[in-house]
Amino acid sequence: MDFNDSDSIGTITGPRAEDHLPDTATAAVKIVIVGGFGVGKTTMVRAVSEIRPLTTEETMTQAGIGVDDNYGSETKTATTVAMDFGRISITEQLVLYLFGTPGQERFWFLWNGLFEGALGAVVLIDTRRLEVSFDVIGRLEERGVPFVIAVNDFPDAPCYPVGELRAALDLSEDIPIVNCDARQRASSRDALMTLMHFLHSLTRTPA
Ligand SMILES: Nc1nc2c(ncn2[C@@H]2O[C@H](COP(=O)(O)OP(=O)(O)OP(=O)(O)O)[C@@H](O)[C@H]2O)c(=O)[nH]1
Ligand SMILES: [Mg+2]
Repeated sequence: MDFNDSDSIGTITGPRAEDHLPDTATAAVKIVIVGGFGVGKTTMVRAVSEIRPLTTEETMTQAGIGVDDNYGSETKTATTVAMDFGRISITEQLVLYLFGTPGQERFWFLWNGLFEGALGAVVLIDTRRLEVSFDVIGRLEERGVPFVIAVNDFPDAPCYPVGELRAALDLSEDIPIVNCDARQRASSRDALMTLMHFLHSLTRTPA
């Protein structure tokens, strides 16, 4: 797996040389990684970030039984309770700041702050649990945040043709749908590049 070590909020040490923004960077864009519970958002931010990502994961407890839907991620022991944060330079000039949202609905009130100023979103989905994505997509549409869909490659997840997925998620033809493995840096970077190309295409589309 392509993980940088991550800091939890309680264990921040000082910045390292590689944490500093490159001198060549001239533009920074805020991107949100969003999706239902356990679809791989923290995994993606960790895999792709060139700085030590910041995570706010807490151990899942007995209290979550019956509240947290962990079907498909039964071995998961921690969940995001506030946000993930990472950074990736797409070119020498362009830097993306990545914000991963909490997946559990009881923390969705935090989304308002996380979406402030965001240019776009990557929606991660798990095809074993498509239904956890419905509300997420609905909320993005309500807010008018442009997004692409990244189908996270879980080993036993059914593989649907893109047309079927588009219909099941009720997405318009222009929304890109790509496969990815959130654990792999290159694959996660490709999903982010798809979003950047999509955002660029929107600026050229006549209103
Ligand atoms: N096989 C496989 N496992 C993955 C992949 N992405 C994530 N996982 C695993 O799935 C589990 C859930 O991943 P997380 O990154 O914690 O998911 P999350 O969306 O941040 O979860 P919440 O913050 O609780 O909503 C972890 O055990 C990961 O190791 C993937 O692409 N393939
Ligand atoms: Mg998480």
